[in-house]
Amino acid sequence: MKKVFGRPVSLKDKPFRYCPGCTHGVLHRIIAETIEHFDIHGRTIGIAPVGCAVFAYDYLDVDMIEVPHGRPPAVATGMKRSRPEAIVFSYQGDGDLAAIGTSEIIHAASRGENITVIFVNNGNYGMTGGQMAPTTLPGQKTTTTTQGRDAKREGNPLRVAEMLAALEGPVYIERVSVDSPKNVITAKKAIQRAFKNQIDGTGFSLVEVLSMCPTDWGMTPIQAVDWVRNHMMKYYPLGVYKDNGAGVRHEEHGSRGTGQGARVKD
Ligand SMILES: Cc1ncc(C[n+]2csc(CCOP(=O)(O)OP(=O)(O)O)c2C)c(N)n1
Ligand code: SF4
Ligand SMILES: [Mg+2]
Repeated sequence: MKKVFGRPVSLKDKPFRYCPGCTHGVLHRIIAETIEHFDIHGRTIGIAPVGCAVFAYDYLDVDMIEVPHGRPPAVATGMKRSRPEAIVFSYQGDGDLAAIGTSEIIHAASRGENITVIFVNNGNYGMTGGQMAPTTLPGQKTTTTTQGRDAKREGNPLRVAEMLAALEGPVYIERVSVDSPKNVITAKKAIQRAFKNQIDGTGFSLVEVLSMCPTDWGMTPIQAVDWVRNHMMKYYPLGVYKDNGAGVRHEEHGSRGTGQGARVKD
C-alpha cells in the first residue's frame, strides 16, 4: 500500500508535552515537514528561546541552540554569518520577540539578515502563567490585566507583521493562522516560502502565526479556536504584508496584505 502520511525525519518520535489544544505542536510538525521538503535536514540550525516555544529543541531533530529571552535574532545572525551554508531559523513567542527582544528583531529585519523567523503570537506569556504580552488584545483579560487590557494604562498592542513590513530590510512577511485545516495548509506554504527565501539567499523572512493558548486563556480548545477567529483575526488580519518576490498572487488572504507575493510550489 502506498504510504501517504508519516512522521517527518526531523520530528522526534515522542509525544508532545503541550497542553490540549496548544498549537506549538502543529507548528513543530510544519517546520519538520518543511525541512524534509527541502532536504535540508543535515544543515538546519534552529534557535529556541524562552517560553513554551523553547521545547522546540526537544522535538525537532536538528541542531538547536537555546538562547536567553529575546536574543534569537542576534544569535541567528551570528550563526548564519559564520555558517552561511546552514539554514538558520528562530522560533519565537510574542513575549520573546515583541517584548524583551523587540530591538533584536527590528534590527535583524532592518539589516535584512538571511534568516527565517517563525513568530508565535498567542497573545500572552504562556509558560509563566498568562501575563499580558505586547500582542494581548484591548480588553483581553490576563493575569496582569485582570480587568482587561486598557490601552491608556497598558498601551496598544503591537502589530508585528505590519511594523516589520514597513522596513526596507525584509523580503517576506506574512501572517497566518492554524485554526483550521485550510489555514494550516496556508501556514505551511508560508513557512515553506520563508525557508525557500533563505535557501535562495534572498534575505529576511518572518511568518507570524496566530496561535492558541487555551490553558492561560482559561478556555477549552474549541473556545480558543473561536477566540482566534472572532477576536485575534480582526485585530491581526491574515495576509502577505511584504513580498519582494515575483509570481503568483496569494489568493487565500484578505485585502490587508500586499498580495504581491509568490507562493512556493509544492
Ligand atoms: C531574561 C528573562 N526574563 C524573563 C524570563 C521569564 N520568562 C520565561 S518564559 C516567559 C514568557 C514567554 O512568553 P512567550 O515568549 O510569549 O512564549 P509562550 O510561552 O507564550 O510560547 C518569561 C517572561 C526569563 N526566563 N528570562
Ligand atoms: S501554556 Fe499555553 S503556550 Fe504553553 S503549552 Fe500550554 S497552551 Fe501551549
Ligand atoms: Mg506567547
